Amino acid sequence: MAKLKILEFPDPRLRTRAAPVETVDDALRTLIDDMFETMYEAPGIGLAATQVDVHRRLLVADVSSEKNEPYVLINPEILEKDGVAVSEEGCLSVPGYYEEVERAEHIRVRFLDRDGNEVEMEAEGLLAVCIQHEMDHLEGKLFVDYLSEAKRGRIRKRLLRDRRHQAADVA
Ligand code: GNR
Ligand code: NI
Repeated sequence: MAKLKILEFPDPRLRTRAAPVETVDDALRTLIDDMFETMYEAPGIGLAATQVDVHRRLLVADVSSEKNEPYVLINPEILEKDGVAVSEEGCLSVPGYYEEVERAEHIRVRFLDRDGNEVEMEAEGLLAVCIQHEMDHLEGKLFVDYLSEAKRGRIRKRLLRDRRHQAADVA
């Protein structure tokens, strides 16, 4: 197992649209295991392959408090969306910022699981929010894109400044 490096906003690689996964094989399952390790250690409730600079349509999630309900979604497609829910979102690629985002309350999604079997699943609550957030990553989209340009600009500026200071080892 290996912990992977997570790209951070405004890295342009986060804007890549991911291509479909062609084959679900052992190499992909190794990547999936590494993504879970990276997500659990962060810690986070979801991780899209885009965030670890792999531009394939793959995401992992676990919104349980016990961290024992892992989901793997390969080539996910939303079949149905219902209702509207606003919740506070954060992102491992936008560390330290939390803002309200509007999402569908209830979704029906189709995907391949880690064995390559087609699955259909319904989700609501935090899992539905998380899946929509991760599927946005696969389109090169971030939660800050739902905020005003002014707010996004401030977040971008602060993240760049913090990183410059970290690099220079300035407090
Ligand atoms: O860890 C995460 N928490 C979270 C909280 C509310 C809505 C979405 C998320 S996903 C995020 C991890 C992440 O950045 N996934 O892409
Ligand atoms: Ni994210």
